[in-house]
Amino acid sequence: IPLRGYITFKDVNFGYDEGKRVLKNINLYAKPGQKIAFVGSTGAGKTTVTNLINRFYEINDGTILFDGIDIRRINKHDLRSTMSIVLQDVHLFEGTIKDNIRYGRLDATDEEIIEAAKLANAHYFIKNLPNGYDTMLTADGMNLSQGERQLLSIARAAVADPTILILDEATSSVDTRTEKLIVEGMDKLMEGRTTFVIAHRLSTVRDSDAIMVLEHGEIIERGDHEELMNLKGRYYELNTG
Ligand code: M5T
Ligand code: MG
Repeated sequence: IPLRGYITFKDVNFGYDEGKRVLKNINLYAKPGQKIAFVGSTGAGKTTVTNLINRFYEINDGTILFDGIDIRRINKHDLRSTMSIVLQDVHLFEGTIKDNIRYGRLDATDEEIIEAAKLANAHYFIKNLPNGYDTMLTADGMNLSQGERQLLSIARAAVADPTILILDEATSSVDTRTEKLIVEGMDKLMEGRTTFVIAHRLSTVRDSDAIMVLEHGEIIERGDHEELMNLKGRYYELNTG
């Protein structure tokens, strides 16, 4: 049965260690194709929410549903094969650019890899490298710029064609041109997928279907950009400095 991408959190409480609750009573609902954003101070619990969706950690209080099924009943491998995570720091390995993208789905053909790179806006820079897609990366891709590494991570996610997409946006600055390519690539990647985005650039958040403001593990505000601006609360404060 193809997974559609409904995600529900019901009264989720979670802590990494006994006694310290990191997430408190989280309730949320995401429909296929929706973009849900999390904003809030460092340590608020944004990454933790996404750690629970892909079962890097298990909850024992509350329920998380994927298409109505308790995720604890879904095989971890099956669950993760429907999700891609674009992280702040992508892990690249020593090998060709092609192989680094293929890591998103090991049976991808060369044509699919190029198609994914085009969607991710990574094709332009790859094509201009002396050996193109066969260019060797050093360990962790240190012979690429930070922005290029991010474009590769978007291509890697695109080749996986996930139902659920998790974007933990980079804080580090890249030049404006690359920034534009990254934002555009991510927008194309998000299309038609349930996306959870942890954004540090508030501009990425603006067009979300729902924005969750997390503070100390609690959702203190939720709504779309306009609603939250009108509320003149924490989100408004974040936007107006
Ligand atoms: C929330 C603690 C962390 C903080 C709280 C990932 C992780 C977090 N924590 C652990 O104890 N172990 C872990 O593996 O949980 O942390 P977060 O969810 O990472 O917060 P964030 O994503 O909102 O913060 P940031 O800095 O990425 O914006 O007390 O110590
Ligand atoms: Mg984080």
